[in-house]
Amino acid sequence: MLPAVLPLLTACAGVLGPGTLDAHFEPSEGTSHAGVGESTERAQSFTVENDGTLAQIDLWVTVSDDASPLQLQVVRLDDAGAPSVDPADVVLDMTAKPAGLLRNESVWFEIPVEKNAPVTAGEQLAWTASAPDDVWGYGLLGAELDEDGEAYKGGGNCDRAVGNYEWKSCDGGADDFGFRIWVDTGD
Ligand SMILES: [Ca+2]
Repeated sequence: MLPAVLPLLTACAGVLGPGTLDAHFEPSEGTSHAGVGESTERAQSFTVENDGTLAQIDLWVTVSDDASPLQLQVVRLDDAGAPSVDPADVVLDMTAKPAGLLRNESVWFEIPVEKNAPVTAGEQLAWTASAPDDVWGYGLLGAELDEDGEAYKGGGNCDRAVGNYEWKSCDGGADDFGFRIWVDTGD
């Protein structure tokens, strides 16, 4: 449950997000940096906190000067806790352009979701990031600890290298990527 003062604080900070802030991990400092590009894809599992539809997904990244659009998916997990590769388990599949982002600095890549992607409180999903046309155009920033000294407990991160190795359970990730999920709850 979010504290009632959060929307006010967010508005004061000038980062009024769409809908309700759902699963998120916002460490004060990035202690890890994982490249996305060529055949390497990264994922972070998370636990949905609200019923509704995905409104926006924010990823904490660095973007190189020549980055191509990012392929972003939200998928269900398979029985092993890994991102499912079954097309029936894809909740969202979209491309996001990094227009207007500061290059080579840590930024929040705010990605509005315009497709109808329903989510349910309590279900565990994963977002996956890939840039198949790119040579390490993106880095995902992460950390083991957030400002409260606790790692994100609703999931973890994992990766795959297409043609080399497949997704494994995200629960084994030593750290978590910085991210924010926003849900339109219809209120
Ligand atoms: Ca975790």
